[in-house]
Amino acid sequence: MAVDTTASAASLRFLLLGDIGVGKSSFVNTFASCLENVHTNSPIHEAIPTPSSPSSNPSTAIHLPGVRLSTNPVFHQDGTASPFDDPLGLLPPKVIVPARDIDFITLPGYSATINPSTTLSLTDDYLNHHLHTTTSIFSPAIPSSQLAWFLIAGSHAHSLPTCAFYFVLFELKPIDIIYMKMIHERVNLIPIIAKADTLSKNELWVLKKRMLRQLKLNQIKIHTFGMDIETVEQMTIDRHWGAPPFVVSTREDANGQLPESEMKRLVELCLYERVRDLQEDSARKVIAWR
Ligand SMILES: Nc1nc2c(ncn2[C@@H]2O[C@H](COP(=O)(O)OP(=O)(O)OP(=O)(O)O)[C@@H](O)[C@H]2O)c(=O)[nH]1
Ligand SMILES: [Mg+2]
Repeated sequence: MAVDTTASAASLRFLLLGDIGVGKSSFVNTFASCLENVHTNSPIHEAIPTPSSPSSNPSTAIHLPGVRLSTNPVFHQDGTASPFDDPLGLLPPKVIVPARDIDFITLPGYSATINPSTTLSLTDDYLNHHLHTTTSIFSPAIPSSQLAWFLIAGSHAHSLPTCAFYFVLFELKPIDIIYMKMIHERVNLIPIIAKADTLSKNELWVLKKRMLRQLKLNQIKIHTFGMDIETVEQMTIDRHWGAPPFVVSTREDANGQLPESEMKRLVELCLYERVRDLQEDSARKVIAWR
């Protein structure tokens, strides 16, 4: 089904990057199952023009598959409000999370073609397309502070990706380093350790620690939801869940739980607690890029 993927009333756009078969589609399903307020879950596709073609010619556009989760607003459920404030119960309930469209757009896995650089250049074009489209609305002379304000306060009016979930299976490969290095200054990069149920708890902590070291060594900046990188490193040393790279499993155990998975925490951070951090980090990237 073709759904308009231009920015809607309140929207978040998550990119799914990495290799083929790492669990991207399963991730979206599990992400959706962590939410109680989804009212539709529909396939979508996003078309962006190939860099050499005008956007008016759809035959030369690149089509990317995706999923849109449309959610209902979440209301304040705290029953502590004084009955004297609203004795007849006439005040509308307070919305704490607005209704949203949450789009997941999948870029092809880099092993999908004989030459992985085809995938990398597609992602490169995708990011540049959104940065160009967003910045072209403004005069080049607009002060950075005003641009940042628009990008954050008016985040529904543009279609910049909120962040990119980058899936890694077992180990960061040289191609992952190249891929991440290519994108980290243009999109909020959130590394995901996929299929966590296939590793022991100890192996997961070793991998988390090693991955952070490799990212640092290669000067790859990840989005940390407002934490400084030293805090993230310390959390990993202390074996405290809740910081990137996020360990994710989409396989439930016999009790219907996600074993050794930071999925629920990731959903809380991305949708409720730290949306503003994602938007601010995005705005910083646009300003640095233009
Ligand atoms: N053990 C385990 N298997 C998983 C997990 N997530 C996905 N899989 C399996 O991995 C395979 C690929 O999963 P998908 O979700 O289709 O992966 P994908 O990245 O969307 O694959 P492509 O779209 O083909 O690139 C399927 O057989 C899934 O059942 C997981 O958390 N643990
Ligand atoms: Mg898939």
